[in-house]
Amino acid sequence: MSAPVGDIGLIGLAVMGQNLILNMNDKGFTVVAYNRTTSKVDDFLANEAKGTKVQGAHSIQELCAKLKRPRKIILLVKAGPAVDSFIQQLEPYLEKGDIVIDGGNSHYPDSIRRTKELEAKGLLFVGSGVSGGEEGARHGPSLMPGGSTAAWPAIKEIFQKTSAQVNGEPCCDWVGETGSGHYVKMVHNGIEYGDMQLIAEAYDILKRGLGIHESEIADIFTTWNKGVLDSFLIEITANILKFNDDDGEPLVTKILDKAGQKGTGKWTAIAALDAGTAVTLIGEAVFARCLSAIKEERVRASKVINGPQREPFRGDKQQFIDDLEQALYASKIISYTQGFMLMRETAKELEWNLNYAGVAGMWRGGCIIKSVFLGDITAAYEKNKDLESLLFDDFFNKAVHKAQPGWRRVIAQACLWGIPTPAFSTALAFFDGYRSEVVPANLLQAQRDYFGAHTFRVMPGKENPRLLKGRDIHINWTGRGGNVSASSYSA
Ligand code: 2AM
Repeated sequence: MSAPVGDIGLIGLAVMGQNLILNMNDKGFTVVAYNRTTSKVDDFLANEAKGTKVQGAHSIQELCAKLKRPRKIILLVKAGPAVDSFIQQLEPYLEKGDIVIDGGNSHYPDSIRRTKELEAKGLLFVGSGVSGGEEGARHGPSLMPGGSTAAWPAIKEIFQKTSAQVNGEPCCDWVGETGSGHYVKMVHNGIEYGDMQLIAEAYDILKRGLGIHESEIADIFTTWNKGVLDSFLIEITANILKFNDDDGEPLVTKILDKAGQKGTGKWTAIAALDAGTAVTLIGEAVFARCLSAIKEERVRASKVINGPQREPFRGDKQQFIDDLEQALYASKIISYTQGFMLMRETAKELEWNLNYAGVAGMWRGGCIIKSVFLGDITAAYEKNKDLESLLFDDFFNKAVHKAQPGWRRVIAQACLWGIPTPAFSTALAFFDGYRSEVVPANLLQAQRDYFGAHTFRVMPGKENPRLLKGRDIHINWTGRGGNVSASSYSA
C-alpha cells in the first residue's frame, strides 16, 4: 500500500464539515473525508470537492490508513452518542499518540470524560469550539481547542492556518485542559445571547422611547459601529434595520417577537448557578427570551395591565443617544467581566490553566461576537494574566467610569417610560453591588440566624466579648427558646 498522504481526516459531511474541509484544503492541507452514509463522500468528491486535493474514504479503516502519523481526525457529527460511537469505531485503527478532535457542539462534561477515556488508552483527545457557522467554517472560523495538551503542537499549524485571521493573528490558540475548549465555546454563546439582548434593548428604547424610525435607528447603529461598539452584531443590526419589505416597511417590524433558543445560553446560566458566580446578564438574556416566548399571555396581559403614561422625551435627543451608546458599552463590559469571572471560577475548580488573553483573541474574528473590544480584553490579560476581573484593568476601569452617568440616565429614563431593560439594569445592579464595600447581606445573615439559627460572623472591627472574631455566632434574638445553633442539630 502507498504511503499515507492525509494531513488530517474529517468525519461528518454535513455543511459545517464540508466547508471546514474545503477551508483546510485551501490552506494547503490534504484532508481525508468520511461520512456514516458513504454515498455523501462520493457526492462531495464529485461536486463541492471536485478539483481539490481532498481524498475520500469509505470505511473508518480506509480513513485511518490514509492518514499520516500521528493521525488527526476531526469529528463534526451530531453531539451526543454519535461522537462516542465514532470514537469507539476509530479506536481499533488508532495508535499511541493519535489525536481525535471533536469539533461539534458537545457539552463540556462530555469532553472532560472523553479526554480522560482516550488518554487512559494512550490516545489524545481535543474538544474544540468551532464558531462562525457555515460561513466561518468555509472562510475562517474562531477555533477554541482544549483537551490533551500534548496534542497542541501536532494540530497547531492546521488549526491556526484554518481559523480566521485578525491583523495577521489567528483566531485560534490553545485554550487549556480537558473540556475547556467546549467550555469556552459555551461561555462564548452565552455572551452572544447577552450582546444580542443589549442591542435589542437599545433598539426598543430608540423606537418606543424616543420614537425614532428603523431607518434612522440604522444610521445610529452605523455611527456606533465606528466607535467603541465596533462589532459584527452592531453592523448586522444596522443592515437588518435598513432592510425593507416590498411595501417599504422595515421587514423587522413584521417578525413575530418570540425568540427561539438552542440551549447553549441556558447551559452558561446553569453553569454560572452551579459555580456560584453572578453571571446575571447572560441569565437575564436567557429569561428575556423565555418571556418573549409567551407571546399570547403577554398579549392578554397588555390588555389588563397598564404601564406609565409615556411622556414624549423633552431632553437633548443626541445627548440621550450618546448616553445609550455608553450604556450599551458599559453593560457589555459587565457582561464580559462576568463571563471571564465564570471561566476563572471554573478553571480554579477543575484545575485548568486557562489562556484568558488567548480566549479573547480567539473571539476577535470568525464568530458572531467578533469585535474591536475583544482586542482590549486580550491586552488587559496580556498585561496581567491573573487579572481578578476586567474592572480592575485600567482601560476598562476608566471606560466604566466615563460611561457611568449616561448609563444611569438611560436606565432611569427607561424605567419612567416603562420600557424593560433587563440586561442594562442587571449590569448596573451588578456594578453597584461589585463596587460596594458593604452589601445588605448582614441583614440576610441576621434573618437566617433568627429563623434558622444558621449563625453569622462578626464584622471586622465590631468584635466584643459576645461577638467573637472568627467564630460562628448564634444570638437568641427573641429571648425565647435556646441558644442552639443550626449546626448543632442534625436535621
Ligand atoms: P449522516 O450523513 O450519515 O446522517 C450531521 O448530522 C452529521 O452527523 C452527518 O454527517 C451525519 O451523518 C452525522 N450523524 C448524525 N447522527 C449520527 C449517528 N448517530 N451516527 C453517525 N453519524 C451521525
